[in-house]
Amino acid sequence: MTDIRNIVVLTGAGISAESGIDTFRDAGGLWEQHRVEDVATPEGFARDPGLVLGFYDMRRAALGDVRPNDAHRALARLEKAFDGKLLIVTQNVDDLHERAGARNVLHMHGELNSALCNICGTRSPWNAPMSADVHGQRPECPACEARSLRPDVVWFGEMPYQMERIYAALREADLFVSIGTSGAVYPAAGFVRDARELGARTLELNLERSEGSHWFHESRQGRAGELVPAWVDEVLGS
Ligand code: BV8
Repeated sequence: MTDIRNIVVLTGAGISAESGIDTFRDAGGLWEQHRVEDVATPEGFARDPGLVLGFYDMRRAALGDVRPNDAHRALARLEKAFDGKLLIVTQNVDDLHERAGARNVLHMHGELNSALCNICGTRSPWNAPMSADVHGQRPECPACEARSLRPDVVWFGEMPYQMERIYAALREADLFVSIGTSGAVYPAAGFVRDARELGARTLELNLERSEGSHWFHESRQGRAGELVPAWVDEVLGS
């Protein structure tokens, strides 16, 4: 690992599973409880904003009950100790990377603790409910006061955030590591191929083989809470 100077890490719901946050596609996961079309598309939001706001209010409130796990902490340790460049790109909308101490985290699918105004487009820090209150009033946008906030989360059919910054990092990467993702959703699922074509080594750390495992130079199966600290020791030990 001595020739590694630039690392891009992609994380998915599997890195937060051991913290008690439901993944999407595992048994009992979020997509078993709700149809994707109903809660993770702009059309679903237009059809029933109350259902969608309630879905994300429930997930935002649940953040208070969970803590980062050994995998989040290991990545924060790597960020502090690694003398090269590290970018953590996460598909997750939870705040566990930051609460573990990571600083350079890119939320390509947005964040639960952020609100987007459908009128003025302002994104604001937000950790309260967005559903209508007992008087039937939805909260006001902090910038324009319109009662038109939506979760600042990238739904299907919407452009993920900071794609140019991600592709710039992939162009420089010596190593691309995917942690806890099923490789089911694009464009994130395509990053391993982009990284490989651009000359990076590619490593997958996941509980089971994913839809993209065959694209990685190496794929290790196991719990993120075990695999990630061990991998970070390898990188720092070199
Ligand atoms: C877009 C919202 C373009 C936030 C989510 C080809 C190219 C480009 C796009 C497409 C394409 N084909 C189809 C598309 C469209 C679509 C797509 O990919 N569809 C899929 C279903 C085929 N993509 C999009 O719409 C994206 N936008 O492409 O825009 C565009 C162009 C021009 C103009 C406008 C737009 C937007 C995608 C974002 C959707 N939003 N979530 C939220 O509610 O949280 S997706 C959702 O699923 C998550 O955000 C996450 O990103 C994604 C994948 O989930 P995972 O994180 O992988 O979780 P999952 O449960 O699936 O897997 C968990 C894994 O962990 C498992 O493998 C499991 O084994 C493992 N695991 C479990 N426990 C552990 C563990 N691993 C380790 N340790 C453990 N303990």
